[in-house]
Amino acid sequence: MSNRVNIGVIGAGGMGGRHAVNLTDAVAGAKVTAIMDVDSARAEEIAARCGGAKVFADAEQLVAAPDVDAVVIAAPNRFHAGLTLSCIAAGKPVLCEKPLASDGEEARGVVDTETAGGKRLVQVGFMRQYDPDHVAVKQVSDSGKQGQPLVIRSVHINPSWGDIPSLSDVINGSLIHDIHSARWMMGDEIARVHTSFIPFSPTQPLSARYVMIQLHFRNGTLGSLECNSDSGYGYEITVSITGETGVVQSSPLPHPIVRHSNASSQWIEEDWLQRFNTAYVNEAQAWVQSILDGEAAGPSAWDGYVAILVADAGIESGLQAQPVAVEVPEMPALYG
Ligand code: ISE
Repeated sequence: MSNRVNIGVIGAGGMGGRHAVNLTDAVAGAKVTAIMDVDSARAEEIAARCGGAKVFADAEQLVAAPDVDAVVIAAPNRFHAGLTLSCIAAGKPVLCEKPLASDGEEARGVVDTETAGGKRLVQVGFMRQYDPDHVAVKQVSDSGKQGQPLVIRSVHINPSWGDIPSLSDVINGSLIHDIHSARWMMGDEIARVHTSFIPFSPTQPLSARYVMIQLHFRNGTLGSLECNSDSGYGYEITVSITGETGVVQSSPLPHPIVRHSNASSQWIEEDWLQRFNTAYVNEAQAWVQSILDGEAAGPSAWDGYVAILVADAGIESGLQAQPVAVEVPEMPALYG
């Protein structure tokens, strides 16, 4: 490969558009050469913004295009696994937005296909792994200054959801990020989950306004992941790890405190595209560099698969109102 990666982006909505623009404006060694979206006007708009990328109406044709070396998948979730498999079949590295698949079986299919090919090609878009706040918390915890980590906590505040989300929407759409962060930051596998949630109203018992998942790791440590799906005020993410002799916590609101007219205020981001702006750029840069280096890095298909297993157990636990064990199979050597 030359020192430039030609990238095709599938999906030109908010997320795909952001990836395409980041790759164009802020990532060294990348060029967006192709965009696909069913909304052709939106695809044209993003393609023009990216310096005249070619527009495709068909995602499979984009994957097969000779001037596409690697692919970003930001299409609706139900297409993630199938398109990822097409990229693997074409031997092209792929950054697939979360979740990797619609269910555990489909995700296992991606893992098995990649493993059979003997080469890691898939990275999953768990971009918290590139967020300076999450990285700093993990670094302090890993340094051992606070003794052994005992408990990870995260609070995930969404501004609003639009439609009324179900428990499964909130876990698969939002908390799956925190599930991955918990595994990555604690360096251990989750063995059991216990989910509780508050529905929007008694007449919608499967809807989920507030979800809490308790985690039990294999090594005996604990976690607690909370998500407010509809806070009505803004977007916030806080993560902390309690160790034997201290706590490290990310700053919930990194913006300056402004005092004016006898009041003090702090800006709160509207959404994750604002909050994780830096993380998305760092993620894309690391992904492109890993392609140039010929060595996959970052959250793998295996991580995408295990996060779905934990999410599924979390949903089952919430619906049954009891703890559920997570059965994580042995990790294939490819991901070691
Ligand atoms: C959204 O889809 C994301 O991926 C964000 O990172 C997450 O925080 C948000 O809750 C999701 O809805």
